[in-house]
Amino acid sequence: MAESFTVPYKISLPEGIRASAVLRIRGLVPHNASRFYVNLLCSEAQDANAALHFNPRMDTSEVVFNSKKQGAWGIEERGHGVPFYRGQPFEVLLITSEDGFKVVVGDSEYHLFRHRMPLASVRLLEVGGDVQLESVRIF
Ligand code: 9QG
Repeated sequence: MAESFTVPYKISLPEGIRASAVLRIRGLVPHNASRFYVNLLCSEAQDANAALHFNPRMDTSEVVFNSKKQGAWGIEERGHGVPFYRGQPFEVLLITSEDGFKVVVGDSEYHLFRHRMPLASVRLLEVGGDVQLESVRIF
């Protein structure tokens, strides 16, 4: 039976994610989408720390990156441009390295979010918000 990628989508990463892993997220931005997010969280708890919060915002035409520690958001980073379009499919690769998460959107490198907490602390991948998820794969 085909795996279903209902939103909010969560997948536990009990072994964490290794440096050089590639997380591939394919989906479609709904016509009336406001914003969606991809989180790499450090536990399944409601107020878990976030090693990465990746937040395309169609409503304000920006893509925000951040971390969250003990319930407090860190300093926001913003990518250049918004390579997501309402009604259009997308593919995002999160390529992990010792330095950070390299975010590739489509065929273009988009942003490097440098690690703010150990990569080894990641335990959950979560995708939520206004997004139609086609697939999530970890290579
Ligand atoms: O707005 O910005 C990222 O810095 C906050 C948003 C918040 C994050 C954060 O409200 O939204 O994007 O968990 C949340 O509330 C997410 C979905 C200053």
